[in-house]
Amino acid sequence: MGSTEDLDYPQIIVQYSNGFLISKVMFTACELGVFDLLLESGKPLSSDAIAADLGASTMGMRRLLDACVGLKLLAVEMTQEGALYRNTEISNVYLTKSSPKSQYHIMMYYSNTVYLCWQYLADAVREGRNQYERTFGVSSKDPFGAMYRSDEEMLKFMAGQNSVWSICGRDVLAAFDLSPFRQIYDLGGGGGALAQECVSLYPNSTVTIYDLPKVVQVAKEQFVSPEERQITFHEGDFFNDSIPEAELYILSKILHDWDDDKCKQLLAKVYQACKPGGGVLLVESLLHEDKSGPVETQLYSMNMLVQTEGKERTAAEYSKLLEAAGFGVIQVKRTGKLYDAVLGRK
Ligand code: ASE
Repeated sequence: MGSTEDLDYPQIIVQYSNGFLISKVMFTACELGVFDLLLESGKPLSSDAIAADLGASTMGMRRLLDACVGLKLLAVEMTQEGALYRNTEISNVYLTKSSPKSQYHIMMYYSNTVYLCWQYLADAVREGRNQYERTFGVSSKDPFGAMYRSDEEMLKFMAGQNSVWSICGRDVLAAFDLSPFRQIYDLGGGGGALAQECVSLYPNSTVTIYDLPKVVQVAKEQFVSPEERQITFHEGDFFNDSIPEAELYILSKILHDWDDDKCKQLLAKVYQACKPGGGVLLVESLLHEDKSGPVETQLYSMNMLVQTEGKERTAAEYSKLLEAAGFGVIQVKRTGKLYDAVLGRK
């Protein structure tokens, strides 16, 4: 019998119970700037030096650093002066703020927003709805009104979502040959990282980021420079305002925010706007047809319950939504990473 099935010592139960402790150690080391300091320093540092530099207690920092060693996020070497800590390669690449593949911002969003909503997971399951009212005291009627309840929250969300595309963007955009589509709209394109990946992979395309006016304003100020000529903006609410004509519409992590009715409404509008021969690319994390996995997607679907009006779906469920809107020739590509791609043609 494998150790994970041993009823005398339930390894899996212990591991799952400790899961949130692991997340919080990693988030906290990121938040305090441990990985940034060790990258900048260019040499291993003692816990006292790290604590002093980051304005933390020596005792607390020592424990945090040791836990990071246990999690293989830091390495330690013993010298005459005592223990010296340095980043592992994976921390340098993914946990430092300045790295092009940094996951820092999504971790801050998880740690300071998502984590708080999950406090009310049982209420979300009982009631079948998101938990903004309990968590933040804001109405949950309009989930994006709640998620963007302050400019600061909106910026954190945009930066967080952007960081995902540095690790999954290329795969979802290369899943299909999109080079025939020159004129692309990224509906709900947010901070623009997927649009940036798209114009870099398809140099003959232009991508218009369609998003709420305040999102577009922040995207222009903080994320996309006017020098990036292949990227333009369109301010609007895709449920209530018109959607301009284009050859390809990207809906990346949009349908998972909404129930089937809203998805059908939106896709019907996209179908109307779409040029004949054009298409729609859904970028989503796909559940297996029997919903038995992948576990990351199942967990994300729990998060959609806690934070939005949507859920994660199977490829067949997305295909049905696309067909209901009029799209034909639907193709599905699993990337093996977090996000997959579904292409429907008009
Ligand atoms: C959304 C995506 C996310 C809406 C709310 C969200 C994410 C976190 N909160 O469209 C990113 C995906 N991560 C999870 C945990 O679902």
